[in-house]
Amino acid sequence: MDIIDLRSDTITRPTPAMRKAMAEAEVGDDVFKEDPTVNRLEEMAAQRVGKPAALLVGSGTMGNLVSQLSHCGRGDETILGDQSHVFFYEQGGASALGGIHPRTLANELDGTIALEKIEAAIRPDDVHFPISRLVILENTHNRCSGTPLKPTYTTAVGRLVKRHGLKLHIDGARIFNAAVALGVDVAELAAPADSLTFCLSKGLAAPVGSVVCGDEAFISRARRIRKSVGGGMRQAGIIAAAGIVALTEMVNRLAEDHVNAKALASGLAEIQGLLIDPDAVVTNIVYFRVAKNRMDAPTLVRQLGDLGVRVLPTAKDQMRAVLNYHVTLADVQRALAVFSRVMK
Ligand code: TLP
Repeated sequence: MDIIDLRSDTITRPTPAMRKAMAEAEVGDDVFKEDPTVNRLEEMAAQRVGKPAALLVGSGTMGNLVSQLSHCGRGDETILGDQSHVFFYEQGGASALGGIHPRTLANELDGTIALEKIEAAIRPDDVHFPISRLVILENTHNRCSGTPLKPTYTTAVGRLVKRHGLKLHIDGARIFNAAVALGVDVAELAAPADSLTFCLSKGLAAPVGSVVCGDEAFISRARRIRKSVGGGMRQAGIIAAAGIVALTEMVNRLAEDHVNAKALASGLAEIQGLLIDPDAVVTNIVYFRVAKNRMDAPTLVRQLGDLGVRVLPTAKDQMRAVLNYHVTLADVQRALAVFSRVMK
């Protein structure tokens, strides 16, 4: 049985061009900054997102952690969305390892946080309060339908943050999806941020790795902290080589995933018992619900799985499908037929 795996874009496997580049990569010891392939990837990434410097890290979680630890000291406060990946899915690592205090604000359905809420959450100088240090945005916003944040919004947050002397970090795990969906340069989306993490190992299909970007001083702090959390890799050029292919060959094709996501969403909307707003789907992430009087999401997920379609249960009545490099439009049609069969 051919499996159609829609659980995440993290399931993507390296392309033949990546495997070739990995096999042939020139390598050295990256802790000594002597891996030419890592150095090339970092230069390429920095240039691409319009920041002075960049650092290869093991994962998106490590990139967000290292960024928070680089901006904040113990007891400092971050302001972030209550649906953000950093708050929801990263084990509270910044608190556990850095004593950083998270202040969550409600994410709107489109992944934004209202500007007035951010401003109201910034602490005045008072001995009772922690020091507000960092605002974190997520683009695209995973738990908010994969919605891309527009440059007008991120620019407004950037201005607000600067006015109050805070820093802005963007968890841009899927920022290339945002750039492609909005038809803007990724550097424009990154411009308001003091730091940005993006992932090579999601829609861009590299096997491992994320990149943290920012100014030279920030990246040299991040490099020290990466080492302290065990992220100083040695001949990491093997990984970086795939990352270079990801950045040069895999960005523009993300548009296909967006088209396929829309087709899946529109098809799911036609199936009785499934609830979805196809207009909310503009990148590669599709959330949908199962109606109350039907089976629960884990049961539906199991039945779909038995017929070769894998999706992720995200709540008792909610599931997620993420379009990716290995899923074609024909697979989407095949998956929709399986959905119809199971829902009947
Ligand atoms: N997200 C994963 C799961 O952890 C939920 C997924 O399948 O979507 N930021 C965002 C916005 C993410 O979606 C993810 C991964 C990360 C950071 C963390 O990246 P990794 O998995 O490389 O640590």
